[in-house]
Amino acid sequence: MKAKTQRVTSFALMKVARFNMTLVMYSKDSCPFCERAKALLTEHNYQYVVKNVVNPEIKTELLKRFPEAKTVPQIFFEDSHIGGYTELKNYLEQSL
Ligand SMILES: N[C@@H](CCC(=O)N[C@@H](CS)C(=O)NCC(=O)O)C(=O)O
Repeated sequence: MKAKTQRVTSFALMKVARFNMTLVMYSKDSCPFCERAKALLTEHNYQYVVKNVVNPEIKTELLKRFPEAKTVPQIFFEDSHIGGYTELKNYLEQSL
């Protein structure tokens, strides 16, 4: 519960400062959920950097940050793991 609260708080802060903060999205080609997440972030005016897990170094980086990762996208705001598309959508809706 604590982790969730921290994530929501971070996300709310991110919303306030959306114009000068950048998210990181671990993604891969031909990924409908990644495309949906990108569209959602663009719609809400968030900047993001895409890291493609087809690169083994990027995949290792993701698994270090979030060993449970089984799917992409995986989205981070600084040290906070937001989650995939579904979690991103939920947090954006909660913090409206
Ligand atoms: N619930 C996840 C679903 C993500 C998902 O299923 N992503 C697909 C790609 S679009 C995936 O990574 N599947 C496993 C794989 O390709 O190895 C979310 O909302 O992000």
